[in-house]
Amino acid sequence: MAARLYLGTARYSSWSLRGWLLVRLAGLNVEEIFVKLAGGHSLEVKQVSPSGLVPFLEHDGAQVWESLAIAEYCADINPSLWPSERIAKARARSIAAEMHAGFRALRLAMPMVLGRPDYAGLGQTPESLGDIARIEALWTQTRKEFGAGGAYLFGANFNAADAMYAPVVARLLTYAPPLSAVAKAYCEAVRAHPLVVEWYDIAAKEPQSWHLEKYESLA
Ligand SMILES: N[C@@H](CCC(=O)N[C@@H](CS)C(=O)NCC(=O)O)C(=O)O
Repeated sequence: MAARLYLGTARYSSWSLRGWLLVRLAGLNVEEIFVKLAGGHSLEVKQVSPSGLVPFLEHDGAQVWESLAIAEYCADINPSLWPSERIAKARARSIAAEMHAGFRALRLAMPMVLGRPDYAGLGQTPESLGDIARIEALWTQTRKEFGAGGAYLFGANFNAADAMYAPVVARLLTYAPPLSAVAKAYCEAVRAHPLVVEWYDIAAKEPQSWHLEKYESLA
């Protein structure tokens, strides 16, 4: 079986960004195949992925879908995707799982649209701001307890938990809600990570024809 990672439009696909970061962090050698998203139920995605969703990974006989399962698969190959110490690892897995399962209000009110500075100030509903408050608390607590050695959640190593929150950072940078100094500094650190820079570049180079009116007409 060929090694392939199926991804959606980089400009919009927050889950693809997570999967791509995880696979890159693990150093897997895969062909990266970007599929144009249609804004839900994309026929092209259904044709390549058993769940009808991206990211979807085929690697060395394994088929893996759901970003959290991809995180665990990648961590089996490169254990540094999770902290090695038991208590830190428990926190990293918990906050990654909370991201995977939740923050729906934030995701709905502030969809990921890279490269739209004019969206600053949009999407601030009581529910999305509630999600952001919870995320800020998670980041602050985790940085305080485990992050002393560097700018990421668990210090100097950008790991699977950071990968799960990278699309949240992208949203916060685009929609610019009020943030604490800790959250702002963390967002800047994630945005400056070379892999995140590379993803933004991929998105900027996508054809205009991949843009979707429903995400481009929010302002
Ligand atoms: N829970 C899934 C969510 C994946 C997901 O919703 N992916 C979106 C793209 S961001 C998708 O494939 N949508 C199908 C479509 O737009 O046709 C995961 O963790 O990977």
